[in-house]
Amino acid sequence: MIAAVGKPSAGKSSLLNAVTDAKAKVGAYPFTTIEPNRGMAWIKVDALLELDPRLRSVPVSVLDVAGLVPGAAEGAGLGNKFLDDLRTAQVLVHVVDASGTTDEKGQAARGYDPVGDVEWLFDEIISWVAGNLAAKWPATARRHARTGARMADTLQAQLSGYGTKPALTAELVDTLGLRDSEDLEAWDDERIRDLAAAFVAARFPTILALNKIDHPDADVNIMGIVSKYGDDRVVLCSALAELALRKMAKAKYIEYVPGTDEVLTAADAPDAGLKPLPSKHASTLESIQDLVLFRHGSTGVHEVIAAAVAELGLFPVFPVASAQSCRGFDLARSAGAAGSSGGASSTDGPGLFSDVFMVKPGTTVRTFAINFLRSLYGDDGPGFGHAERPDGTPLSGGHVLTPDDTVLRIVTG
Ligand SMILES: Nc1nc2c(ncn2[C@@H]2O[C@H](COP(=O)(O)OP(=O)(O)OP(=O)(O)O)[C@@H](O)[C@H]2O)c(=O)[nH]1
Ligand SMILES: [Mg+2]
Repeated sequence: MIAAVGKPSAGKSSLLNAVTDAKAKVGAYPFTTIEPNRGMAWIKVDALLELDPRLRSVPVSVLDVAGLVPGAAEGAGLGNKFLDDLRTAQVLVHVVDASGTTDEKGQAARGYDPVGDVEWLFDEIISWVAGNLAAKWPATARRHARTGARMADTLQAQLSGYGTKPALTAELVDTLGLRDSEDLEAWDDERIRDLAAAFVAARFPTILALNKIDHPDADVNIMGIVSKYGDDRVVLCSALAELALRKMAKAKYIEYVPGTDEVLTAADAPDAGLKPLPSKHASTLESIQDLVLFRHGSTGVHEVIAAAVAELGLFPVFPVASAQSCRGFDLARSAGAAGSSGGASSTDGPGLFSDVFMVKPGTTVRTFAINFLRSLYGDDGPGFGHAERPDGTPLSGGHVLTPDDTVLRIVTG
């Protein structure tokens, strides 16, 4: 799950609506969102296209929560309790208002420099975790001393509520050089906060979505943020532009290919069955093209989701049940590799791969197969026997999946 965080009015709900079919309420005032909104985004995966042209995207769920303001940990704004919804997020998208038209509380402003938003938002996320840790610290510390538990186990008990794998906690303990004999009762708030900061950095990789790039002031603010934080995890976007294009496409005024700068009107494509563009929409379209599409190549919203998924290094794996469909896939792929086209229209072929799973690096065949079988049959279904590649090569349960293992035959046993 990808979670959108940020100050009020940054455009979190707009981004959610732009990349999913959600219809979250959007408003030019702070705290439009109180209860979280959810939606499903479909991300394009090149490896899928190679497999079968009909399979080109996989679903990723997106969560949009209330806005955070500085001091949320002390109760400012809506506080930070709602961040508990982020516990299962795999990656965060920090939506930043790059236009400088809202201040840190999400109130209308002019010429506000959003560079500081990146830092204080991160601090608030850390405060959320630090606060949770601190609340239980005395009891945790006493128990640790009394039971002589391993440091990794003590911390894991505190961090498992964030969907934290023991391996991540063990790494954290290593990185911070914590010993099992650590006197946790002597830790002050600052020490706990340092732990929370290291944990948040490891557990919640974050993409910066610099939104509202359709605004003329965005350029200078983007430069400020990129020069401070680099451009590795920065994606530029305009949720508003995407929403406008989708709306015009839905009303049959334009043909629009999301993720590109391709827009056709009735004037461009007389045979496409498009309605003539009313002048109001024509000027909107023109400014979206000038300010967003032609300058940036797309509205950027799909790139935000793609960057978030890429941050996790997820890759697609298709589990199939029968040797026949597994081989069918192999044939289809070699036909595709030989340059045959038009596979999309075939009705036979490898159309049996209805389930595609995005897999985390480090996942073993066994873990994958067990989850897959559970998704098919529930808890009482058949167990995992073995797995093989389309060419019949057997894979052990302990084999760690790689992006080359795109198709996997799972045999129950
Ligand atoms: N110019 C411009 N305005 C945008 C863009 N995205 C969102 N907005 C506007 O920004 C305002 C706030 O948008 P929301 O999506 O409600 O923001 P939010 O972050 O969900 O706000 P809260 O729910 O209050 O936390 C609305 O007036 C949107 O139309 C954008 O890309 N460009
Ligand atoms: Mg909102």
